[in-house]
Amino acid sequence: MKPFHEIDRTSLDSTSLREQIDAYGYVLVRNLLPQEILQVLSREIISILHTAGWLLPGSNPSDRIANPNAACADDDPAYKDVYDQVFSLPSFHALPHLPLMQRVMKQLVGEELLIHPKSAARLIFPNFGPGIIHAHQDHTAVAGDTETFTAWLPLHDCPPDLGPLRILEGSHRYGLQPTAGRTGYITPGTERGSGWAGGAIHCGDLLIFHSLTVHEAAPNRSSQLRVSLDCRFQSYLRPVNPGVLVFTGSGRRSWERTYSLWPTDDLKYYWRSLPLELRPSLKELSELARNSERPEMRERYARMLTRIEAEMPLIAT
Ligand SMILES: O=C(O)CCC(=O)C(=O)O
Repeated sequence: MKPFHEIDRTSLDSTSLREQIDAYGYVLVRNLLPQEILQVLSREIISILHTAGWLLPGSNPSDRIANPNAACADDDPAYKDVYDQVFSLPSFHALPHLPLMQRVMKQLVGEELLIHPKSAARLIFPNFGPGIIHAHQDHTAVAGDTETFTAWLPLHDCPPDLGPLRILEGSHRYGLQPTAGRTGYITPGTERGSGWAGGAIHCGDLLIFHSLTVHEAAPNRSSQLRVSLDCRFQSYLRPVNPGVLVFTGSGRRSWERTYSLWPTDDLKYYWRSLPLELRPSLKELSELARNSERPEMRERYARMLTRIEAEMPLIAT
């Protein structure tokens, strides 16, 4: 595995960012984000994990030693419960809005920055196969415009045995690559690119990559939980998938619930006032809700349409 191409925060500007992304599909900016802010969020998340019994009894919570009996991943109800608590933290949503983060992402996409509201937290148990995210491209799920970028950041130092992200260099040049059925994953060995890059990613580093760049998580072989965020950004002058703005599942997640305990309104529904072009459009959504082949997709599109109409009155009129 090759080491990451790195760029120092002092030589960061729109030309260097663009050159690196164009050449390799990603850029790793070392030591960019303020430790104090990451630590505040990390402590809040660790407290949730501790209360949920995810940390080894008797261990120091700040060490994030996992309780193997609690191991779970995305699809487990226990994971969803904890995830919902993390997702409701105002500090979790504030992170991609940090002025420094916005400045860097504007250097890449222009001044008209849209911060996708549904950042993801990754709470990855060690030595637990179902928690490993395999090779994929974010565009498969995020859709909208391909000029969309993910910023991945761990909330603690992430040496190789803690399962940091790795990147298939140059893979953004091959368009959308075939996936194995509906898994969203690319069959191992069939990914197109010019070699995997990886290595330690430290607290404060920011790994930025293009929506077509193939990436995967290294297995977490440590004894600790890996806690990281992926945040997504694009220009709001380019088409946006409505699915990144509303909740598309039939479950209990909603913006109202997410915001229910927030002390201020500052970051609530900030995207509603932007002149967004949806792809699929409302008209296309309603056609998809009627004509998609699979019934579950028809239901999903119908839910998206209802929620966009209810939550984004400016777009719906
Ligand atoms: O952090 C992970 O394990 C996966 C993250 C990822 O796939 C992403 O940021 O798109």
